[in-house]
Amino acid sequence: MTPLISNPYKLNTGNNMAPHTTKSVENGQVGTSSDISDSGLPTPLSHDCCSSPVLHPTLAEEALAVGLEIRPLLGQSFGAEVLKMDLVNKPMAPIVNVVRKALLAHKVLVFRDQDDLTPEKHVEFSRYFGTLYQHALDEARLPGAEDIVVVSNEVDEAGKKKGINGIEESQSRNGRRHYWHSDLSYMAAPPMGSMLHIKVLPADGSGDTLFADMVQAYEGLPSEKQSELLSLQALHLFHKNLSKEAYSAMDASARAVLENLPAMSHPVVRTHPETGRKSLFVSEGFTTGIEGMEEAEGQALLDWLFDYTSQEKFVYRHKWKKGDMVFWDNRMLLHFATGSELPRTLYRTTIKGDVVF
Ligand SMILES: O=C(O)CCC(=O)C(=O)O
Ligand SMILES: [Fe+2]
Repeated sequence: MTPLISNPYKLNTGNNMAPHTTKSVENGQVGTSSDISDSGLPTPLSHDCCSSPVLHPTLAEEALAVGLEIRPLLGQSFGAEVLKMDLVNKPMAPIVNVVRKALLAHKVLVFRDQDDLTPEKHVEFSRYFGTLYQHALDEARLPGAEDIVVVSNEVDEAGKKKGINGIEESQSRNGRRHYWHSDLSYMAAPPMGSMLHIKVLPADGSGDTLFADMVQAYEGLPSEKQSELLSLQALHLFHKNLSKEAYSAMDASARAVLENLPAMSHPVVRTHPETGRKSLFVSEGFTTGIEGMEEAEGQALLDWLFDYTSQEKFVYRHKWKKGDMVFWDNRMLLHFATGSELPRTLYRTTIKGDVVF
């Protein structure tokens, strides 16, 4: 069988079509972004947990200077709309730095009205922010644009699945298809961000994607709890939620994909390489245990963290509109697909980040 999970990836190390600003550092060393610090980091937003974000005046001006309008999402503690963007026709180089700063300030950016965005332009824009991870499974990749992951519940005329849509219920450890996660957190250098473009919007308006702010979650903890978590490492496993039966039933090549992705250890509290802010970095999607803790004790702590981090006060629910392209920071947010019974298709790029520290 084929594991239909949005998971096994390889890095596309092909030539980038555009420069990227993050210095991705290999061999276990931590990288920083030169570009942002040269031009000054956006001042961290000073807001209490869950108040509305404000747009830093300098960033607003910089956006206007490159013809963009950035509008914090109303009534939300994070997230912003980016208006007047044209990802097909606007020259990208001048706007990339503004978009990067806006991402750091707002965590998730919603580019409206990108109906004409082609897979090629989607990939081109993504590459300004880093190299891209490619899906290891042929059926997850868009033919002709291999850097795109097709997130879809649709089938073609021949009955073949058009893409991947979470984990198959029949293969899932507990029958659930979707879980809170940070994309590819089981990699040594997980993605800094992902860009998701809606192609087929469910007719009934279902299929929201939820985002939860792990910076606010960490900052909202009492200092004793923060100190306790700061010393811990957690294990992340690609096939955590695949049932044992489904794992055993896999053919050798599919199992080899999973075996190439052993459990990865990351700090429970990570530091953002560009803002320096701390956030929680565990998820029900991929985190299997706490290093050095008995299984039951580690699980109890994780269960507590999964409940704590998914509280509504940390969550922004994105209701997709036709033409939306959403760019989020995987280093600060978890996300969750609510799914749909109706046809729904999105294209995603997944941008490599730094080794977690
Ligand atoms: O389908 C969705 O809403 C989100 C899917 C997802 O987790 C992803 O594309 O990374
Ligand atoms: Fe995801």
